[in-house]
Amino acid sequence: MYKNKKIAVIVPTFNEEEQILKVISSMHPCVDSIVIINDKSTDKTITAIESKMSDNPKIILLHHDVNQGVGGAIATGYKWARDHKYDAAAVLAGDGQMDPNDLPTLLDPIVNDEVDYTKANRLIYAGSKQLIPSKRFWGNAVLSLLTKIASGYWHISDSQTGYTVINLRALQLIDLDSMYKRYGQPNDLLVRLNIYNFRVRDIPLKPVYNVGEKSKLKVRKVVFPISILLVKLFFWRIREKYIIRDFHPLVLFYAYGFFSLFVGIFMMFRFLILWIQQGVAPEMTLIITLFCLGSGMQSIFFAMWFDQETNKTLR
Ligand SMILES: Nc1nc2c(ncn2[C@@H]2O[C@H](COP(=O)(O)OP(=O)(O)OP(=O)(O)O)[C@@H](O)[C@H]2O)c(=O)[nH]1
Ligand SMILES: [Mg+2]
Repeated sequence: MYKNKKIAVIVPTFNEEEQILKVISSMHPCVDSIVIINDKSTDKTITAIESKMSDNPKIILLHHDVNQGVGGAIATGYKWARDHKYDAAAVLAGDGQMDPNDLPTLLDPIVNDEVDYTKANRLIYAGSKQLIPSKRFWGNAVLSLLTKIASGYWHISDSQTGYTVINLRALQLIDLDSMYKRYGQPNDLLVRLNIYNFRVRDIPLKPVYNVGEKSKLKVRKVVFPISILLVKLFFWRIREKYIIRDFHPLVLFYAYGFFSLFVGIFMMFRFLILWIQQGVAPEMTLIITLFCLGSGMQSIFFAMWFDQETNKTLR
């Protein structure tokens, strides 16, 4: 228990035979259940966990029949915590990169009912640029920027952190079955939380690397699919939040902005092609290009501003 609240820790685990025992033995004492989701590991992870289960009744081991990815493993843990009515569920990966001593800092705003979801933010921790491998830092920075636009949580960054805490009310409302199953899960969850107007807070935490973990994440391979996911999630959120559940004219600003930008880009190419082919191009084409690009961008910026204003209390 932590401040009279029942706490579950979800540990997504795939081939972590070397790290998992360290994660279990260093777990914060306030945790009531350690829910480990074995995502069809092919090494000795299961044997390692089972060797500790008789001494540690807090351990709950769940198995996937097929590998689902880190997001799928988190969804399984969340469903368990929701069905067993835990007040809060933290995610703490099985690779040992999350310091269990940081857990109370993430739990406090949840148990005090200040917010519904807290997450570590390693990017705003002093000196983070030296501590995080450069490719990961920049990949994360780009995805964090896109996640601001897609999720409406303009005040958060380090969208890729896996160290989070969520409360029971959010677990009960979010459709966990349709949550993204792989590395884009934290981004997907943020968009879902925003649709329901849940409050989200970043807590600066020290990044942990080189503790014996073997990352399976390839930055080049995940940035593109997560970016595509974020574009889809953006349009889904705007439709759900500002057309279906409520209405806000920022939808019209976004719609006009994208349309105008599209026409502007088309006219810009037409102008350039005519210029190159004939040495001259109609002035009217240039005027339309500049008007469409200028007013399109301005309209998008206004829509972003309205979105930020609408969500600014959710922190
Ligand atoms: N890669 C991967 N990890 C999984 C899977 N299922 C569960 N996990 C667990 O998810 C956690 C995160 O995996 P990592 O690949 O280290 O990714 P990360 O920690 O977000 O990224 P890094 O900063 O590169 O370490 C680990 O605890 C894995 O054991 C899966 O299918 N693939
Ligand atoms: Mg890792």
